[in-house]
Amino acid sequence: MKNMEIAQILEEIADLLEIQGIPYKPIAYRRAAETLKSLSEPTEDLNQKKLNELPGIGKHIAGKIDELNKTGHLVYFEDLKKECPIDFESLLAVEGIGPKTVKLLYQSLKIKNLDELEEQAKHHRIRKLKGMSEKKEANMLENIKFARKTSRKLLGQMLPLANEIKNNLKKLDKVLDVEVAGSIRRRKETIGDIDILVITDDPQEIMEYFINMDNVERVIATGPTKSTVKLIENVSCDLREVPAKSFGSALLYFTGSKEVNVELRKLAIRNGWKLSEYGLFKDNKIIAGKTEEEIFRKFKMKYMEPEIRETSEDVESALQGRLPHLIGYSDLKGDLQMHTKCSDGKSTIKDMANYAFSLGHEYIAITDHTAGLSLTGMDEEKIKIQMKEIDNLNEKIEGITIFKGLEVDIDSRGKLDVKDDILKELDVVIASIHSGFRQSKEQLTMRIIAAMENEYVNIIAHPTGRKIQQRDEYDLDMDRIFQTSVETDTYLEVNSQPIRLDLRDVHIRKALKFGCKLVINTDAHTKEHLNDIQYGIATVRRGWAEKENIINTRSLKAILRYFNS
Ligand code: DGT
Ligand code: CA
Ligand code: CA
Ligand code: ZN
Repeated sequence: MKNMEIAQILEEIADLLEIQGIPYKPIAYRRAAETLKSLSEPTEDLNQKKLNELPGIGKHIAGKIDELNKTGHLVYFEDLKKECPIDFESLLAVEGIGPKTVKLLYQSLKIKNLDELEEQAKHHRIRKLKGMSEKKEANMLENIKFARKTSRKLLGQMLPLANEIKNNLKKLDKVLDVEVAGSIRRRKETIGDIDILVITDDPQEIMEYFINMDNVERVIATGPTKSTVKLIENVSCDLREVPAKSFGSALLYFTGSKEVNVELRKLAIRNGWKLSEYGLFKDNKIIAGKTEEEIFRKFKMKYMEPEIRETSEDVESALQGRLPHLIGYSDLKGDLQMHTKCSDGKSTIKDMANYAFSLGHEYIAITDHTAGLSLTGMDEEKIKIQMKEIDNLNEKIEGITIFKGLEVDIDSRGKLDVKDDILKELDVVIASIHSGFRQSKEQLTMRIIAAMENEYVNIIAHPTGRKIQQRDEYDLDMDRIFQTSVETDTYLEVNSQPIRLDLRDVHIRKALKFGCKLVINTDAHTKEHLNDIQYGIATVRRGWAEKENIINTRSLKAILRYFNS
C-alpha cells in the first residue's frame, strides 16, 4: 500500500476518535500520518521493528501499518467505522456542514443524524452553539430539507439491492419469512431507505447476520427487534423482526404510505376496532394480523396492491370497490424501443432479439437514433441497410419477431428529421424531443402535437423529458397532448429507464382518463437493460393502468393493428 494511502487512513482514524471525544490517541495517529507523508521509501519494505523506529510511530501504530501492507485492510479501522454511531454521510451532505461542525454537533448536543439535527434546530438549540447564529440555524433547516430530497435514490438502484438482502436472509435456516416493505414495495420512483421485515425464531442471530453483511459500512443502531445500518453509497436499511401472527399487519403498516395508514386506522376506529403494526384488535383481542389479505377482508375491501397505496382517496376507492384490475408484471408481450450498435447502443440486433426472447417477449422493435440527432445516428443509407438486415434476421430467427423502427427527432419547430417516404417503410415510428427544452409551453406543446399529427408516427417517447433529480419536465400542456394522442391514435410511452420513468404515475392516471393508449418501453442501450421493463410496469401500476390500456400487452398478431398498415 502507498504511504499516502496509509496516511489517509490514519487521519480518518484520528477524526473518528476525535469526534467521540477520545483523548491523546488522535494526536498520535495524526503525528504518524505526518511521518508517513514525508517518508521517501515505501513502508512496504519495512518490517514492524523498523517501522517502530520511525519518529512518531509507536509499537501499536507500527502493527497497524504492517497489517495494512500485508492484507490491504485494517480490522481496527473497519470496526471503528462500524461502531461510530454518527451518520457522517448524511450530515456532511447538508450544505454548510463539514467535519468540524459534525464534531461540534455531536460533542455539544449528541447529534448523530439528520433527524436529531432537525429536531434540535427546530428547538432553537443550534443557534446557541459556538460559531452559530439564528440565521445559520434557519439556513440549516432549509439545507436539511434539500439534503433529504437529493439523498433519495432511484428505485432502479434500490430494488435490486433490497431484493439481494431479502434473498440472502431467506436462505438462512432461522428465517421463516422475509419481505421488503416501505416505498420500495410501493415502487415509488425514488426511495428514502430500505425497510425489511423478518419472521424468525432467533432474532439475535439474524440481527447479528444483518449488521455484519459485506456491504454494511456502519451500524447506526442495533437491538433485539430492530437494526439500522448504512450500506455503501449512503443507503440506509432497516430490519425489523415481527411475530408471525402480526406479519400481515406489520407489512401493511411498514409498507405505508403514512397517509394510507392513518386512513386505515380511522376506518378501524369507525368499526370499533384498533389497527396497529401488531394487528387488528377488537376489545384487545386480535381478529386479524397474519396476512394483509385477512385485514382487508375484515374491512370488506378488495386487496389494495402496494403500488396504489398512496393517498386517503385510494382507501376510499377501495372501500367503494372502485380499484382497477392492475396490469401484471408478466403481461407484456414485447418491447418497442431499443437501440443497438447501429447507433449508440452496445449490443447487436441479434443479441437484443435473443435476450428479449429469453425474457419471454414475442416481439421487439429496433428503434435506433437518426443522423439528424447525433453523429452516431443513422442516415438514410444506414436505415435502409438495417431494414434489410432485420428482414434477413426475421427469416432465420425463431420464436421472436423483430419490427423495423426508428426513434426520430422532433426539431425545434416540430419537424421530423426523416422523410415520410422512409417512415412509411417502417413498422414502428417513435418521435421524441432531444433539444430545445427551454422553449415556451406553447412551442413545446406544438412540437409534440405536430409530431403526433404525422400519419406515420406511432409513439411519442419519454413525452415530458424529465430526468429524476436532474432535469425537470418540459413545460407542456398535458391535457392537449392527451387529447391529441386520442384523436391521432398516437401512443404515449412510459419509458422504463429508472432515471426517466416518463410518463410518470400522475400523468399516466390522467392520460387514462382521457382514453389514451400507452406503451411500456425500456429504451435499452444494452441487452441487459431489457430487464428494466419491470420499472415501467411498476410505474403504470402506480398510475392505475389495466392490461387493456397498454398496447404491448397484445399478442404478436394483435399488435400489428396498432402499427402502420
Ligand atoms: P421513504 O423511505 O422515504 O422512501 O418512504 P417510506 O414510505 O418507506 O417511509 P419510511 O421508511 O419512513 O417508513 C416506512 C413505512 O412505515 C411508511 O411508509 C409508513 C410507516 N410509517 C413510518 N412512520 C410513520 C408514522 O409516523 N405514522 C404512520 N402512520 N406510519 C408511519
Ligand atoms: Ca423506506
Ligand atoms: Ca425506514
Ligand atoms: Zn440512444
